[in-house]
Amino acid sequence: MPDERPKPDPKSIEELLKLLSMGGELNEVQKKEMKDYKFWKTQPVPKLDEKILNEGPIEIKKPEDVPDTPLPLLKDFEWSTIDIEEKAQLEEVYDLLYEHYVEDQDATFRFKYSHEFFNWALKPPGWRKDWHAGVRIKQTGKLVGFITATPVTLKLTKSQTIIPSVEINFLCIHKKLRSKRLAPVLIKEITRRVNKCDIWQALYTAGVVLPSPVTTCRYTHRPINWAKLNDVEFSHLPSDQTRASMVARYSLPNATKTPGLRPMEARDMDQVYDLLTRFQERFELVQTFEKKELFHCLLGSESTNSKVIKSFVVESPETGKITDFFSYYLLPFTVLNNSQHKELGIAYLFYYASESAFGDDLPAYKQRLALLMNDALVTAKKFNVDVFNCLTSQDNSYFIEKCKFGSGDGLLNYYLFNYKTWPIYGGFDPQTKEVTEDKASGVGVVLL
Ligand code: MYA
Repeated sequence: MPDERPKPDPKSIEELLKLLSMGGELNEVQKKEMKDYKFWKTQPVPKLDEKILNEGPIEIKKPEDVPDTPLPLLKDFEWSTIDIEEKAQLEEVYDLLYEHYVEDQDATFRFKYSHEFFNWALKPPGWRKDWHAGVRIKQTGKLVGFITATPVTLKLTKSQTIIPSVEINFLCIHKKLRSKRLAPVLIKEITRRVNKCDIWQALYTAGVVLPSPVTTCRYTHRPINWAKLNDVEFSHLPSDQTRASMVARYSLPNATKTPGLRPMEARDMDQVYDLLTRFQERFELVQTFEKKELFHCLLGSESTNSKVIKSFVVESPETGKITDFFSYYLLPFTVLNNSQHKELGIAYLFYYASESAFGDDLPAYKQRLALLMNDALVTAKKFNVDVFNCLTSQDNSYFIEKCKFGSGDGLLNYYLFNYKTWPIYGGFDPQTKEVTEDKASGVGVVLL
């Protein structure tokens, strides 16, 4: 039987997912050969299509082998360590990313970063100021390039290998300075700064194909406020539907359904930590947390009530034990040139876990996940979220279809720097590109 249910309009999904994946496309063919990656072919990363024979680091060095001073820049530029605790410098980062990080073709939407978002994303426990590296124009002091590293401990669960690493994010170059080979300089400099701290591996994601992804996930999204998404031309009305039928399709109840669901509090930390630690063993590549790191991840950088990260737990009404939790972060878009709406609320699924994963009853686990994620949608609606996004990472393939997430055209590639691993499944069939409801991914780590 053909699927008669209305599907989100492909044009709108394409636009959304291009925004989110920063250029990764579903049918992207590998246009470049290894020899054409002038920079990446010099770096300790697996070659394209390299057959992996062993897992492990690619090159081994010591901090004393690494230069003490930054790489030279062209004479008009200078290095600048950005102190994001200084309001004026945080504003500069905000301005650079607002104008130059990522936008859609028609420049209709922009990421609306907030100070709280940066404080959460860039200042986890163990963060270092000198891992927020900028490039300025010498004469004017204008910030034109930026890259960040944050500490993270990765684990390959099959071999139980722990890899002290960093996550690399927010690589951005002013539009007028593009294609001038500044990105490789920023990457080499952040590598130097991280290596000086005796850390030799990094995790990063990109829409573009580089040598060589350890896995690839697909974006999916779930409209919550379909009418508004349609108003801002984010979602288009399929020709065989009415506005009312689309609104009805995506309507949600006002109240959550899981008994015992409530916002997470600091006192839940020990139980959530224990649950997530066990749950993470389901996946092949995960982030392992110290308790204070998980606290920052799930409860935020502010002392109370984060506006950026939302976490909920299920406290069993019978036993008082925490049986499940989920979290998502909020990063809205500013809507430009629209008289009706100024902002689009966007949520991204973050970490979650459920005791029901540990039994033998897979259908029951899938059902539990669908219940939890529907409740995540209901709670997100209260924070003015218009669209809820998730990747095909974690066990998300198990609920994507059931919870009316539409598969998108965007792909996100995951990379490990200076480490070879066996390929990891990304939650969708690489041939058909369909989300595989019966086979979930091996990716347990979530990047921002
Ligand atoms: S992903 C987000 C990236 N940012 C954006 O998409 C924002 C908008 N775009 C820009 O600002 C620029 O277009 C960027 C490139 C800065 C992306 N990751 O200077 P160029 C290679 C890695 O002439 P530009 C994120 O933040 C490209 O293949 N490499 O190019 C994670 C070519 O190399 P090759 C990339 O367009 C970042 C070279 O750069 C990316 O002016 C992880 C061209 O340089 C990309 N996203 O600037 C970084 N895009 O010749 C790696 C292009 O070989 C971290 N390129 O093809 C590695 C680990 C480091 C730490 C290690 C510690 C141990």
